[in-house]
Amino acid sequence: MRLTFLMPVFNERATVEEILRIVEASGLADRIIVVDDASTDGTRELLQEMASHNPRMELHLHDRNQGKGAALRTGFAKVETELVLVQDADLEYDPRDVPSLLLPIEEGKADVVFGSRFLGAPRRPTMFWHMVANKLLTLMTNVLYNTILTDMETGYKLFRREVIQSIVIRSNRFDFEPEITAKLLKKKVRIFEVPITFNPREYSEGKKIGLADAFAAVWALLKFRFVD
Ligand SMILES: Nc1nc2c(ncn2[C@@H]2O[C@H](COP(=O)(O)OP(=O)(O)O)[C@@H](O)[C@H]2O)c(=O)[nH]1
Ligand SMILES: [Mg+2]
Repeated sequence: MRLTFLMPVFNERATVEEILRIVEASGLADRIIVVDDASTDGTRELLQEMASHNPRMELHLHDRNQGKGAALRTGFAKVETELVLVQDADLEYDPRDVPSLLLPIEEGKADVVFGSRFLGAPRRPTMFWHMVANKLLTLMTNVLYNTILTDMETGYKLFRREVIQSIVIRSNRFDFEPEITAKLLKKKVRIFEVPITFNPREYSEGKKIGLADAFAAVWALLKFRFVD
């Protein structure tokens, strides 16, 4: 099955070249769609240079910063392969895990696969409160939507193209994760979770998600359960 890697990027000069090199070297990407969300640190120029001599890479440029969800919306609309995987531009998620993400779809058991950072794979132990927030948001998801996910907020999400293109996504920022999870669960789409390794970066290394995003996620989980 053909696979597109979709990479939302905002000010990631320190890592974007390396992660794109790793994705290329994996040999798993039939296409790489990169959406630059008005980076101002030289990332954009770097991406333009890389795209100019890589026919597999397609670059879309937002002219003002809109957030990860907005960048993903731009990207999902362009996907033509059967499968699409969100690949962040930092080095937190490792393309070596992609074959195990693909397996449940190849075996016909799932239409969406989440890579879970909490299912026992190797990881760098850091940022206690971040872990607590992730676990609380996942617990809230499980209570509201009657499921047993271990990692709702994971960035490593793999979709069959028809599934993601049939869902309207309104979130512009990091509330993409609760919105898509809520809508998949409400539609009873078949989700599988597989363990993935995780190498988290800290704020000093460019992490952008923060406490306000955790509250936005709580609101999104309630809104999509009871209102939307
Ligand atoms: N398009 C876009 N991507 C963003 C924005 N903020 C963060 N990202 C990207 O989203 C991914 C995850 O960001 P990060 O701060 O590491 O958050 P976390 O991994 O979810 O904790 C990275 O690839 C970022 O470059 C934004 O405003 N717009
Ligand atoms: Mg990250």
